[in-house]
Amino acid sequence: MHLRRVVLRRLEMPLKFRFRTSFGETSVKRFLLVEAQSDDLSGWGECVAEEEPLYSEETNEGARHVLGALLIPAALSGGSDPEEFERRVGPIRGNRMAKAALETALWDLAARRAGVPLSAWIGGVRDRVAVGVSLGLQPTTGELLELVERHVTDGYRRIKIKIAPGRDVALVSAVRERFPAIELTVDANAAYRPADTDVLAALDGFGLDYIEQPLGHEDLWGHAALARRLRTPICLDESIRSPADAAVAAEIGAARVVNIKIGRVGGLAEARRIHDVCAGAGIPVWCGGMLESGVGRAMNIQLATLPNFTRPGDTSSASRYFDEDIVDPPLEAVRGEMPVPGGAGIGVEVRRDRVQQYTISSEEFTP
Ligand code: NPG
Repeated sequence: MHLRRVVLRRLEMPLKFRFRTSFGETSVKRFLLVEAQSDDLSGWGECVAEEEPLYSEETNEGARHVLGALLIPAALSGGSDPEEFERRVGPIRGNRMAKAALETALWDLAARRAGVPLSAWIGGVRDRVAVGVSLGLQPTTGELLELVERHVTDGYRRIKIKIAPGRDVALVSAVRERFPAIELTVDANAAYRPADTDVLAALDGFGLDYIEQPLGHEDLWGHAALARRLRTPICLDESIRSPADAAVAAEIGAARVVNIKIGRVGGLAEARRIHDVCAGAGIPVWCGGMLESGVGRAMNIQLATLPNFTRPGDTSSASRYFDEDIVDPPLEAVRGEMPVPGGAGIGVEVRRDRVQQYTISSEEFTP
């Protein structure tokens, strides 16, 4: 099928609160939204790059360049099949978030054209997915405890708290003491070094489900060595960018759980391959989040219907982050489960009025 036009928009959506991690903080969600148009249909994809290259090396401005100069022209000249697009842009190295933004728009378009939800197309097995929340670093422990309380009451299946050097053992201890039975995890976003092993080992006593990405993103070997020192499983996020990364991590024992993010790995097809590698190695996976709007969130939900997504993911209710989302129906969790929206493609309709309201600038590309 031919692509008639691709629209690349820059959006800014205010967040309801400041989200703080070991590497920075965000109060406005700035992102690129891709609309791929065929004759009468549009497919939508969200780019999860950020303003600064802190979570990964990509940035919004860099992704805008790569999309506009290379990826969108490749799609416009080569047709709208997402698998063909992936092959065609294979020689372009890295730039996974930029690639995923357009590739997911093409998947959405193809599934809308076929009239089926993406979950059915990719081999999904469930109509709701278990979800938890990710809680950023808070100014005080008291505020964190209040937040945990609120989300446990809301029914979220797992609570993940951000940690950073100097803000770890006492924090986890306080949460565990107050909530002895919850499924609890921590995420360091690569903030520790192998020399911090004793601090990380001190977390072993708190019955955490896993410690997420304690060491640097390039340090698979260090994670394997750390895993031998800890009872708590290690979950990898930043370190897993490809099926090959997942295979190595499994082989050397660097991860017992994997967080899959479509943007981090370069698209839906690659996310599914990583899912399959992990399934073959007996490693359960869950779907991470990047503070997405409803477009990215809906795609995450479709992905998380695959069979090996057996741990609660990060796709919590959009209303936690945004006053008004850009999709209908709203993506809201019910007692810790996110219903898979039933429409074709990503399952939701994109509200053009809201998209327009949050758009800062847009560019149009034609063949
Ligand atoms: O989408 O609910 C969410 C947030 C999940 O914690 C979350 N994301 O390190 O995984 C992460 C973190 C993140 C957010 C990373 C934004 C980068 C940007």
